[in-house]
This record gives sequence, C-alpha cells and structure tokens, in this order.
Amino acid sequence: FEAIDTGTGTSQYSGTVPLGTTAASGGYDLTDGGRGGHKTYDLNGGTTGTGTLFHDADDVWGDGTVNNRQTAAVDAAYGAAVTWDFYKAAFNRNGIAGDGKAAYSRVHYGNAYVNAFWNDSCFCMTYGDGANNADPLTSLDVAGHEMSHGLTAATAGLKYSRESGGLNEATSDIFGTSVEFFANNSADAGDYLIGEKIDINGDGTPLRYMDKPSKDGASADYWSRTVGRLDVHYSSGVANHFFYLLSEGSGAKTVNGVSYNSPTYDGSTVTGIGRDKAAQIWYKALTTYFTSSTDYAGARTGTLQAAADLYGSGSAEYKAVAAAWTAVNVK
Ligand code: ASN
Ligand code: ZN
Ligand code: CA
Repeated sequence: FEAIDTGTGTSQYSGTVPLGTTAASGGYDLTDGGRGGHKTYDLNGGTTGTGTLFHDADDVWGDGTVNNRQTAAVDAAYGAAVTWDFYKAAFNRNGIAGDGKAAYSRVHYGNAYVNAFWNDSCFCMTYGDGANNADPLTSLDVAGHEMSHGLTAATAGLKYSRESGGLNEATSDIFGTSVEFFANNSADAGDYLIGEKIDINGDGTPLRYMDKPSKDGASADYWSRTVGRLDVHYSSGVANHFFYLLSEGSGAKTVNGVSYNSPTYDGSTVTGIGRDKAAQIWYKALTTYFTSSTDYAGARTGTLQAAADLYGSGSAEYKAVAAAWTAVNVK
C-alpha cells in the first residue's frame, strides 16, 4: 500500500499543476500512486541508471524556472500523469501497456542535451535540458509524444524506419497533441504544433506543424513513392497532415487562438469530424489493424476499417477518412 498525496508544482510550461506524490521519509517522493506508481528521477547530468528519486519536504515542487532543479521534474511528472489520464478517459486504457503498470521518467539527462526519448527496454522516458540547459524538453506535447512511443511499441509495433517509421512518429505527434488538448490547461492550450514551448530552433518556432508539415522546412505534406526515404520525423508529415485534415478540415481555421491553413494535394475540400473522433479512429487502427510493417497504403485501409467499426461504412466519419487520405495523396 502506498499513501497517495497530492502535491502542487510550478511547472516551466504548464503553469501550476497538481502532482501525485507519496509520503516517505518525513516528506514526499515524486511517486504517483494513483497512476501505477509512476516515478520521476533526477539524472543530475548522468546518462545511465535512474539517478535519484525526487523528494521534497513540503510537497510544493519547483518554481517555474530552470534555477530550481525540481521544475523539469514537475513538467515531466505532469506530462506522464495527463497522458495516463488521456489514455484512460479516451480509450479506457490502463497505462501504456494496458496492464496498469507505470513507466518512469528521468530528467536532467546529460549536459545541454537537446532531445527527449522513449526507451522500450527500460520502459522509461528521458529528457535533456535543452540548449544552454535553459529549455528542458519536458513540455506536455513532448511528454505525450515520448510516452506514446511506448503505446506504439506495446501495440502495432510499427518498425522505426521507412513508411512504418513515419507512422510510428506520427502516432506520437497525434497523441502528444491529443494530450495537450485533453489537458485543457489555460497556461498551455492545445494546438496542432509540436514543441512550441521548448524553443528548439532558438527563434521561438515549433518543431513541427500538423496543418502543413512542410512549414518546418523538411517534412512531407503529401505521400510520394520516395517519402519512406526521409527521416521518420519528416515522413510522419503525411499522417500528421491527414490527422489535422480529418479533425479540422482543409483551409483556414483558428483553434484556441492559433491560425492554421491546411492545403490538399488535389485542391479538394475536406470537412473535419473533430479531433476526438479522429483520435478514436487512429487508436482503433493502431491497436487493431496496424502491424510492424504497415505503410501508408495500409494505414488508409486500417483507419477505414476502424471508422467502419466505430461509425459504420456509410458514415460521414468513414467518408471523411477516405477524403483526408486522398487529400494527402494516399489513395
Ligand atoms: N525525440 C525523438 C523522438 O521521440 C527521439 C528520436 O529521434 N527517437 O522521436
Ligand atoms: Zn518520436
Ligand atoms: Ca503543441
């Protein structure tokens, strides 16, 4: 039995947030007993092992700046918690593997490390502190992205190369963004941008754009026979664009104050069905129809089967899935 407490954290990216903590040794450990016992560790510049479990005397964590080493832990723990809650609320899924067991998170990996990653062998997420150790890669959408690599590994197992690798990456962007919308956090509103808070380019621009992926200068907006040669973070653009079109439709649109303008390959118009239904279709396809070798053609077939299962083969949702794939040149 672990006593479950609720601490308060001041995050860097998401304002003041509740934290699941556990009373221990006259204070509190950053162990979320309500979500499988997820733990957040301080690597303190190391690159192996688990370092030190975060512990605090008064259950008030971080100060919103990198000067306080708990701050990155607040963001990481919050991201893991919201992602856990999203899987449960949206899909009735108990954790990454569906068995109620938590992953764990490690922050302050290496020195000025500008990345974050999921590792299936430790079943854990790891975050660097970013350039000059000033912009930890612990934003909510990035945490949701990394944790969703665990979901993909536990389900479809999409191979991390060629078109299946692009679908693997897109699945993490799709659910990372879904987590951000689900959180409904006024300090960190949902958007179809990935990494807009971590200043990874040094000029305030996001890492990726789902409405028009080529805005990053490298990602594909549309399928072509050579798209699988791209890095998986760029071939993902086709599916990210599909998900945006399926959710919001083509053309100009403003959501939570962010303006988008999503083009189509053939000049067609796509009418969106909303991101909640789009996420249901993607999840059903990922967990039922996708396999390790699914490519873009297979993703079209699998999501159409999922839409037929969920809404019927004559439904508006089914037709929208077909239209959105056609709009990204997956026919
Ligand atoms: N942050 C990257 C990702 O999750 C790390 C990687 O390239 N695998 O995709
Ligand atoms: Zn990824
Ligand atoms: Ca975002």
